[in-house]
Amino acid sequence: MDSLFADSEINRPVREILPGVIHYPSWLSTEQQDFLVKKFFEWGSDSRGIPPHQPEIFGHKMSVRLTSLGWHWADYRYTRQAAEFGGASPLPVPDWMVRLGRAALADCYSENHASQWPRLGKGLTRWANSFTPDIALVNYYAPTAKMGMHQDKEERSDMPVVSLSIGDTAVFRAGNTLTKTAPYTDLLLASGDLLVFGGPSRFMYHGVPKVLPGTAPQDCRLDQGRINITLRETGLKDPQAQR
Ligand SMILES: O=C(O)CCC(=O)C(=O)O
Repeated sequence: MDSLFADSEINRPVREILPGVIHYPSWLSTEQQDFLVKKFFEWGSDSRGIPPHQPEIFGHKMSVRLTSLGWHWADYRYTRQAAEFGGASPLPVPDWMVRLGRAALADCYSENHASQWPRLGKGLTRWANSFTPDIALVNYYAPTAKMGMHQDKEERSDMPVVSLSIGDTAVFRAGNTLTKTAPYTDLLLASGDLLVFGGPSRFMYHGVPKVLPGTAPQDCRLDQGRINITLRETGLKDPQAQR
């Protein structure tokens, strides 16, 4: 680096990618990333929770390894217990994570910031104070892992999705709400980046076609691959499976 500021930081302003989709680069501090990596390993090795696993969809194993807090995700639905893991329940969503989710929305959707986003749907700013995520999906991408285009529509709430990335940079594909195909916008999610999608884009198709191995910052505690944590409100009260 031949200047005080890396080009990558200068060229990565906070942007509204699509209506209601805000990309906030380097939102997490290095300390916060370290903390989340530590928690990631704790969650993954805690015998009381859901072990990291590769869910099957339509008979195919996903390449991503998933664990979750709050609810278990399988077969496109949420349950409080995981039948395939002997009825184990996910660990609870900690309070600090709810605060983190609210801080993320406050930084992306509050009145102060929302005025910068001409395409942000009306009324989204109220969400910053009331967001109470009851599920965190914790994905680990090995260097070759990817995630196909899909909609997050198992939730019964129109609250935004808050997404945090740590480790290697990934190509994130933001699509449209109607089809899995183009038009879509590709953006790079680097370690520490926040992405929020809500309002008109809450149900957009999206995916991760690629992780860029070896791109994590040198001081990142994750040796390789990428962690992605999405915080959501399920809107589900019933402890039984929902569809
Ligand atoms: O890894 C990402 O950035 C996206 C994750 C995702 O789409 C999901 O968990 O539904």
